[in-house]
Formats: sequence, C-alpha cells, structure tokens
Amino acid sequence: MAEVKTSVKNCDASAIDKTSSTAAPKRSDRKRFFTTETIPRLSHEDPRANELIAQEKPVVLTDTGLVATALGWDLDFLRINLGDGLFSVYLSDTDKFRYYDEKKRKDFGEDFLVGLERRDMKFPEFVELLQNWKEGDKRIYLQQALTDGVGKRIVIDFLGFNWNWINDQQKRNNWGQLTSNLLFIGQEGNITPVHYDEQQNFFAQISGKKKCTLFPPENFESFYPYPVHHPHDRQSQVDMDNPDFEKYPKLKQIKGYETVVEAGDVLYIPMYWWHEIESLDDCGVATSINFWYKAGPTGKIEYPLKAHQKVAMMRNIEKMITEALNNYDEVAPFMQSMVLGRYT
Ligand code: QVN
Ligand code: ZN
Repeated sequence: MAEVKTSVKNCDASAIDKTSSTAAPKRSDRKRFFTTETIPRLSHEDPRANELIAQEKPVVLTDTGLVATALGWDLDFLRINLGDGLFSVYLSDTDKFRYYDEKKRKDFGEDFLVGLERRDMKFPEFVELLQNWKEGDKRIYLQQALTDGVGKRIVIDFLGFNWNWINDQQKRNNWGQLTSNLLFIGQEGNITPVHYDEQQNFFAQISGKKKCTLFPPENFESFYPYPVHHPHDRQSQVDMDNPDFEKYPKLKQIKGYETVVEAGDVLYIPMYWWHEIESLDDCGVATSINFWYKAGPTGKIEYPLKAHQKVAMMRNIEKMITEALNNYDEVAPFMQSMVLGRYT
C-alpha cells in the first residue's frame, strides 16, 4: 500500500504521492455554521457582470487583465524592484488579523488589548521572516499602499494595469475617486475577520488563493458590529470559529456568498458588504491588490431605504450622540433610555 503523507504541507511536486490525498493543495477545513451560495464567475464582457456590479452584488471577473502586468510579482521580483522604503507588516499571535484604528485606540483608552502588532520594515526583512517562519512564530501579513517610493519596474507594471476597464466601471457606476491601491502579501492560513468597508472594492488576486466569504448589508444586526467609536469599528464582535449564539442569537440567520479567487481573478466587493478573507494553503504567499473607490454622489432617495443606507444613517446618528455626550461611558445608557420600553 502506498505510504500516505502526514505532513500538512509538501510543496515539492516531485515528492507528492499521486495516490494520496495530499496531491491537491490543502484547502481550508474550517467548520462553518452557515450555508453559502457560490459567487458567479463571469467574463467581463458578459452583460450579466455589469448588471451585478450595477446592482451592487458580488461577482468574480475572470478575464479583466486588470493586474496582468503584476502576475510576475513573486517575492524575488518584489525584493529587487519594490525599492528600499519601509513597509507595514502586521504580526499576529493567532491566525486572525483583526485590525484596529490606531487613532480610535488612543481615544478609547481603557485596557484595550490587541493581539496584533504593526512593525515597519524593509521588504527583504519581511521576506526573511517569511522564509524562516516556523509553527509557533507570529504570523505575518504585509499591507502597503502602492504609491510613491516603489521602484521603476513596479511603476511601469502599475501603469500597465487595465485602467481602461476599471475607469469605465468607475464612470458607468458613478463612483467617486479611486482612494487607494493596497498591496497585501499574506501567509497561507491568515484570516482577515469579517468586517465591512465604506468603499467600493475591486479586489485583484496576483498569486495564491483566497477564500472570500461575503454577506449582504442586511446582516448588520446578525454580526453585532463594535460601536462606531471603538478601535474595531466596522468589524463584527463575533468569533466566526467559535460562535456564541447565546450572546449573538441573530448570528444563526446569516447566509453567505463565497468564492476562491486565484491569480488573475477580480472580485467585486460591494460597499457595506460584510467579508471574511482567508488565505488558503497553495504552496506560497497570497498576494492581492485592492482598488478602493469612494461612493458616488447620493442620487434621488427612494423609499423604503436600502439596508446599506440605514447602516450609513446609524453610523452618523451614533457619531452625533457620541460627540454630543463627549463621554463613551454615557453612550449605551443614553441609547437605552431612548428605546427601552418606548420602542421595544
Ligand atoms: C491586511 C491591514 C479586504 C481584504 C483583506 C485585507 C486585509 C486588510 C479589503 C485581505 C489588512 C493587512 C494589514 C489590513 O478586506 O477590503 O480589500 O485579507 O485580503
Ligand atoms: Zn475589507
């Protein structure tokens, strides 16, 4: 009988025993408590793709060529061409990278614990950490704006992105300006916990695989997001790998949309949609670039309001109350006296 490999990881193709199940890249084996539908994968020329984007529904575009010029950006190439500026690298004690707003953290005070540390380092130092990484070490995730300071080759590739297609999308959907391109380089197994952003996002995969799970803005109540003034604003308080249904009963109602993006794929993540992103084991790092766009001007308001419009309203009202009270401790009692026994 053929020997079955027990090692979790074996990236040397020649060493892979074709008869054992380890021949295929190891996919995530996280247990989930919700059901999902698959996000459609379409050509950017398929009219249904533009329809989905116009309706603010997720879709994977398989052939935009958006970042075709970046598909050769492996670690060796980046080490040579990225330039010798400093890069933001996050280090986590666990597989979760739950980000926090550094400004809100200062204001928040209290004993706010973070399992996440940011360290600025030169790119070769990051590559060294990756290559010497062993089980038990902190996990690492690089996040850097793709702007000034990068080498000439990178600038050329950047200018070669399919700006025609993406500028056309921006116009067609009446979005605001492009605010940033972030480059993410993550270790396999890293998880960005479920959160929403206040921007439209074309999320382009360059290498490796990411499992992306999205939930519509209607799920606001189910995810119990942190208060707006909290450093974890826009993130769910729920631990999706260890859900506490007693504390968060509406969590049971969620139903997701999922996909695995690979090099060349572009996932549209609509504004205010919840998303969780997991880098899968694919024998290397998972590299992505996102394209974040401001919302367009508000058009004619139609009733009933959409879920994402109510989320925006709640955020503004919450901010007003917090500012007016000028004391975080008074926010909860204030909101409760407003509704308890009156609107409940
Ligand atoms: C990574 C700080 C995502 C994608 C998500 C980004 C992680 C955000 C989006 C991912 C991050 C490293 C340091 C922040 O949520 O909106 O593009 O994991 O790809
Ligand atoms: Zn996000």
